[in-house]
Amino acid sequence: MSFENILIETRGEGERKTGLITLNRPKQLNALNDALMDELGAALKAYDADAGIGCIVITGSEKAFAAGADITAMAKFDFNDTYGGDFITRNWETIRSIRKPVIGAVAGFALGGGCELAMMCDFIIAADTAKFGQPEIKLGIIPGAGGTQRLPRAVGKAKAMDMVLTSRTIDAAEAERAGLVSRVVPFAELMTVTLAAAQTINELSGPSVMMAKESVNRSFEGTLADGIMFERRMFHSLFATADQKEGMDAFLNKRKPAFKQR
Ligand code: DAK
Repeated sequence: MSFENILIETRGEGERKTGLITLNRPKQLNALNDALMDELGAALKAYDADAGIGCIVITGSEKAFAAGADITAMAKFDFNDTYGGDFITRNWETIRSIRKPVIGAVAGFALGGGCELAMMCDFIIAADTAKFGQPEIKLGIIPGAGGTQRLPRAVGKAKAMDMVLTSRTIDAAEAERAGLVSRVVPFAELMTVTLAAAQTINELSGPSVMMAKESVNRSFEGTLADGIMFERRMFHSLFATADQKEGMDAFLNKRKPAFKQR
């Protein structure tokens, strides 16, 4: 695969590695246009289908994870271009169908669609330079890629309303306090820490990792009772895997597990 708006590389040691995707439109602060989102979707799907990959990381540059949807492209759109063309749904949501864990490594601006893309990752590790915001209201629109839905679930209604209605950006420390990001690290350590988290996941049993991701996602999209039932059935089914036998035997015999990914 060759791409013009993203860089892809494989990182890590061992049987399963990390697929690292770097958003790469530096002159536009990684503004997200259709070409970039098509490429991102293709790269995500390829890594998801690759048995040698255990985890995917999406990152941007030091200055910007992504400064939003591409305003130059959007400025010309009319209703038919957006609704008729299925704008956003058409290619932005590929990431939601990815079954392996996707970690967002965010430095600099994550604004508008950039904040929404980060929130579509399974979790975010932020550099201390990260800034999150939904400034669409200043452009006469509203967040359109899940910002009004995922942000309140992550940070609560009050802070989400504040950010969406006033366009206030929050820094990495506030994002961590509010629960939007899982960890904040100095910028210089962002990739080391994120790739170490990915490597930890790579060394686990893939089926249990995927079921854990599916189960946590259920808590966002359904009732508590349904989520608990889903989790319970996933939990039960893992006792049919070779990796459950291996993981428990390794613990009891005080050795490192050698997961077989089945
Ligand atoms: N789109 C296009 N170009 C952008 C951009 C963007 N979002 N953000 C920055 N750029 C470009 C700038 O135009 C500039 O280009 P040149 O002038 O050099 O050609 C270059 O990147 C560097 O930017 P600045 O010169 O502005 O850099 P500064 O450091 O001074 O400022 C900034 C950085 C991030 C504070 C500033 O660039 C900024 O405010 N950018 C816009 C941020 C923003 O408003 N983001 C939200 C975009 S709206 C929808 C679904 C989703 C969405 C909409 C609809 N539907 C389903 C209908 C999502 C919308 C958005 O994300």
